[in-house]
Amino acid sequence: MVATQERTLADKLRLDFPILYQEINGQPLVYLDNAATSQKPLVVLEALQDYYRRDNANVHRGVHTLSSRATDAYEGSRDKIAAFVNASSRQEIVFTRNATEAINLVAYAWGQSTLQPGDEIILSVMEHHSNLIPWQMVAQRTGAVLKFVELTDTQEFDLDHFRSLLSDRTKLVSVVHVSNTLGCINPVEEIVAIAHTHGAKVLIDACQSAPHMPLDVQAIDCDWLVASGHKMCGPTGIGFLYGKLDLLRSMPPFLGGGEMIADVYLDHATYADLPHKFEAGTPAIGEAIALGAAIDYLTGIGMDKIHAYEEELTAHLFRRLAEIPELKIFGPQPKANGSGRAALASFTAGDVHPHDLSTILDQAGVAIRAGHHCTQPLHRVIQAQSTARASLYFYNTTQEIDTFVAALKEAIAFLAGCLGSTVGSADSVIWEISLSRRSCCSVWELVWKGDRLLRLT
Ligand code: C6P
Repeated sequence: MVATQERTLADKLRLDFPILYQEINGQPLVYLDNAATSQKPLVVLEALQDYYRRDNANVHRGVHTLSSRATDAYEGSRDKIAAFVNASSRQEIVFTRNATEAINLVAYAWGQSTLQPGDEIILSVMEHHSNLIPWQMVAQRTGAVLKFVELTDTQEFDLDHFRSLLSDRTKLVSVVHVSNTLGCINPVEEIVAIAHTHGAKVLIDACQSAPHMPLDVQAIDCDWLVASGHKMCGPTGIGFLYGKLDLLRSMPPFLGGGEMIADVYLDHATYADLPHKFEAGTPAIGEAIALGAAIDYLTGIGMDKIHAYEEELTAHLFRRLAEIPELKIFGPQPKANGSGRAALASFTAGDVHPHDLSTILDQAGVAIRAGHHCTQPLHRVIQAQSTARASLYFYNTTQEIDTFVAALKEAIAFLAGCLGSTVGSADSVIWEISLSRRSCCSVWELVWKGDRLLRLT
């Protein structure tokens, strides 16, 4: 038999992720919550530990050996990120705590100093709260106006509607590359080209694309791009902002303090050159270094290989989910080969509450996310209070998808049986849920009415 790409990629790489080799509730862990955060390979765990065991010192401050080792590794990590996104200069990469902080940096440093009353900011209805709230706050402070691109019939970014929103008042377009809920892959190169013809700047939220596909900021031609390290095999507490050099130079600092200064007097100061102007205070040194190790790891595998393998997983996931008629899956359908959307599926199953699904799947060792995934306005648009979401990464296998789908079928049958049908006494149902499924969080939302068990919402 010819080995498939899945065998050679996921099977080989899974050994790098010790966390995956454990049992949850007596079942092997199937981790399908990668859009929330990815697992970390040994090389990343070791890089973090090595830094604290061997090199721990503050950066840019000391001339002693430990400090220069820490500084070299920290700045080396910046070089790796610059190469990873194909920035034209290492000065274009600013370390932040996460993507959320990177967007806030742009909103405060650029937005607040640039936007005037009546200026327009275009976002889309599918934005994560992190790419919405900072702009709401800036709009409230400056008098700028927010406009929103709607969805097409296939629940993708509506380019025609986008075109219709642009005017000479548009100063900023800030959109997500890959939706964490719909899984659609937005045409960012086209979006940027169109926005630039109107003189607008463009920020790309690459949280859900940077871990999964090759990124080239020069090809996209975006003005800023943000990502979080913890979704791409790196630790929490570290992310980055890419910005075009001249633009970053023109922006005032975000936070003030040590590290970001050139000369300080009692009544004023001059600021450090890029990127340090935007890195006030002692940074997350170990985390930045470990993110560098994650980038080495991903680059070593090849982002094109990761993307291709995830397309295979997507095709398998959607084929298997199609066996469950109760499911409503949001976002576009993948093509037959799995291309055209990200390796995640957000769905509802009739009246079954996503939290119940997630709780019961956890009993089968399967980790998925349930809720609004920080896209509440989008959930209103798609008319779902919350969704369940399975999100994959390159260390997942088709066998894990099969385990998930089997557990999902069982969970739906079980919960649909509880809800709105004659199932004996309320006590026995609740007793059965709590006995067989440990603590079902939403048991308390269930209420017995006559011979039917209903949900209290
Ligand atoms: N989405 C999810 O489960 P931070 O918290 O800064 O690392 O990432 C914020 C963020 C921004 N944009 C997109 C598209 C995202 O998906 C996220 C994080 C997680 O979907 C947590 S809500």
